[in-house]
Amino acid sequence: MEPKKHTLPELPYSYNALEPYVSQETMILHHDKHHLAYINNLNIALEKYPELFKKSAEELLMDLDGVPEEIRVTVKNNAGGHVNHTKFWQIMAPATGQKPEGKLLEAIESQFGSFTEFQAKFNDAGAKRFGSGWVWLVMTPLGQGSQEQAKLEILSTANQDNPMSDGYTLIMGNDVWEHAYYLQYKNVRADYLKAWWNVVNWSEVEKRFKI
Ligand code: MN3
Repeated sequence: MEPKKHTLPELPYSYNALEPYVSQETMILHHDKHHLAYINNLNIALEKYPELFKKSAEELLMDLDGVPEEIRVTVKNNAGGHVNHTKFWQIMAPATGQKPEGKLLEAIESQFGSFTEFQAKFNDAGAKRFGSGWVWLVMTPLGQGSQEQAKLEILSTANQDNPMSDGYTLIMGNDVWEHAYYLQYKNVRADYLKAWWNVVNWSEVEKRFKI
């Protein structure tokens, strides 16, 4: 049987839906070229080990030690690129001015002081990521039998590294690679980080927060 290859998911909205904050030109290039390239490269890497096509891209990332060393870095980069972008498209939506609510808002306020402070810390982590990478809101992994309460945490990763590989649960993330903003915001990453909040789909983000 032919292995089931990884395929490019469609955007959950049109290419111009995030305008004016994220331009149509950026979305076309980002989804149709960058995201697709990660998927193609992942499929090529897995061809030598077709049994790995049985795993989802997320399963590959959560068990990189289970990936043969020869292709481990390629899988980390490209399964990472695939999963990171798939989740990124899902947690955005046309701007409606919505804000987080309920349990997620409560957790953000208790962890970071206020929603505004949370945004400032998230933007700061995104701005300080040197070179290419992502900024994330995650839940910390708890050791087995831990009595501790799971916590929200802001962190950033280089390249397409995904916090799931270190046991974190992803709540939301922003892509701070230049390809995510350069056509529109040029070298001013901080402006992109600020504008991006307008297109966060908080009802989707809230679904990822389980406590
Ligand atoms: Mn990207």
